[in-house]
Amino acid sequence: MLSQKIIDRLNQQINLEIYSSHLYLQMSSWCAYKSLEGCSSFLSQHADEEMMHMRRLLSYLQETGALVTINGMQAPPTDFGSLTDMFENIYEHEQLVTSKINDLVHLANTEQDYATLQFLQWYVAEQHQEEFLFKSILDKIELIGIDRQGIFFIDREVGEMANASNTAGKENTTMTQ
Ligand code: OFO
Repeated sequence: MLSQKIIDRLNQQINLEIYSSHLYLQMSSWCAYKSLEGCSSFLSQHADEEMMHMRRLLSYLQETGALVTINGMQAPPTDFGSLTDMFENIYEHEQLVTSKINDLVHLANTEQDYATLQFLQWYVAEQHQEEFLFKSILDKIELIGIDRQGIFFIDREVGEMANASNTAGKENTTMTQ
């Protein structure tokens, strides 16, 4: 059985994951509007991944008999300035998510809630990957630049990341059939 404090914090995390999904879906639409199809498809896929993060938390809470509470959601911004600004925005957002996960880990540890502590290890590893992914996109942007043809190459590179993870996903599905 979970403490009320842990239930409240896990519920906050559920709502943050939903917000992350909305944010990336809005960014995906902004990229489509700017004819950046590669970035649009990558972010649309990432929005789905955030909902998967949310669902893992939701299942965990439900398994413990706690009530999941979905809040009214703040609308994400609709304009992101430039592609560089948008990916910087994402990197900062992921750092915020990491700090929330770390707070949760600290709380579970303090309360000697070892089941939750174990459950959260997946999120600790996932946040490491997410920060690495977005930092590597920012590094590419810095290297190539987004002037003239640069934006075309960045969009293509990021689009290929979406294709690669689509193919990996299909292979995993085939292997589990
Ligand atoms: Fe992007 O990791 Fe969940 O929020």
